[in-house]
Amino acid sequence: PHAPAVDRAEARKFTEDFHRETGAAAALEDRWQEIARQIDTTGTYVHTGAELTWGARVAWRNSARCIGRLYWNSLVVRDRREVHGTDDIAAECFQHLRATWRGGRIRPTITVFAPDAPGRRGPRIWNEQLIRYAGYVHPDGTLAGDGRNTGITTYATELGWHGRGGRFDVLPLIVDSPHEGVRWYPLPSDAVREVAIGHPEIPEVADLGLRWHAVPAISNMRLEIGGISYGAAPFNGWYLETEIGARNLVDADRYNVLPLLAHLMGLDMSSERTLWRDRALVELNRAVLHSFDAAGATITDHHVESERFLRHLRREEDAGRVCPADWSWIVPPVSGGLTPVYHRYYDEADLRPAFVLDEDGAR
Ligand code: HEM
Ligand code: NRG
Repeated sequence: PHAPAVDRAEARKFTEDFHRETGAAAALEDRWQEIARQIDTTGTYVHTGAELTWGARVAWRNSARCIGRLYWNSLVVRDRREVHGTDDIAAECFQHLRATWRGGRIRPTITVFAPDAPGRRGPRIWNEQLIRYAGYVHPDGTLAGDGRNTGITTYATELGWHGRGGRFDVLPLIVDSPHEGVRWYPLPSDAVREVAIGHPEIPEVADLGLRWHAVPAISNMRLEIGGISYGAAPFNGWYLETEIGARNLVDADRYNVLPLLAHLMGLDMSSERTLWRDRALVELNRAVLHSFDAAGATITDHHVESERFLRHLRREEDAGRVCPADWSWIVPPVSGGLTPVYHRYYDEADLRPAFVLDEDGAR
């Protein structure tokens, strides 16, 4: 499917916002003439490097589900709009992962590939994140690995990938370009930093063999800027410990480790009223923080990140802007009421530029 022509009103609105916020108001009408002419002749237009960078940063600023937005204005933007082949796209994704790592001092980064255009769609990445663990459903119905990723694991297998059937097998990157179609690429090991999970006081926790990848890099969201749609624009920051310690390793349909951990801690699991799940959950989150710290990999905790988010809200207010936020995503999944983000309401505006999730992107 080809993209429709760019919506002129969206393009105009973005161009006005860009020039106003970046202090370039005087240049607005000249630039608009150029954009309008490009839209008239080609159905689309080409962002300048400065527009792309600002657009990607503001898409982050507008992400209502993200608690980590304090540093939106320092997002590193890798402009790779000229890269079209699937081999090169995969190589750039791996380079992105190496570049963001910086020996553990992770730097929020986005790589932007070619946008959709009338007559030619841009590339897509079918993985939800650049790094994800396979999930296998065995014939007897039992699960190995990450239950969230069984669909993409089946798809990768259909494409010819052979998973080892383990709990933490890194899936190949699946790239789709208009010329070459769908191709898959194993991740080079130097692009995948992982942290083995151990506990500061309970040595047996290491025996559970748990690990997680250090960099969360979402790769299935579309970046929409000024009416232009970038279908492949993987981005990352760093983890909040609860993402791993309260969801990825804990959800019953994912790694479901709380019963194992509680058993190992010797907790009384005879009734829910003993709060054995809650006690194990806190220790697992401590283990995640401890392990990332020991590995020198950036990670935040929900107390610090909540404070930072409120600082971000105040800054946005001071700048005269609305900061949209979705309470149900912002409040951390452990000790919600202990964090200040719990005790208030938020604006829910749907602002552009934005990261959006495609229905058809789900595999
Ligand atoms: C969602 C934290 C950086 C865009 C989230 C969530 C957390 C989070 C905890 C909710 C995830 C969930 O519940 O599954 C952080 C932290 C960052 C960071 C600690 C450190 C710098 C970024 C960056 C971008 C971004 C760099 C984009 C440039 C988003 C978006 C969502 C999100 C679009 C919603 C994802 C969805 O709808 O599934 N973030 N984030 N975040 N974040 Fe951030
Ligand atoms: N919960 C997901 C990641 C979602 C985005 N979180 C971030 N994003 N921290 C998980 O893998 O657990 N980021 O760009 O840093």
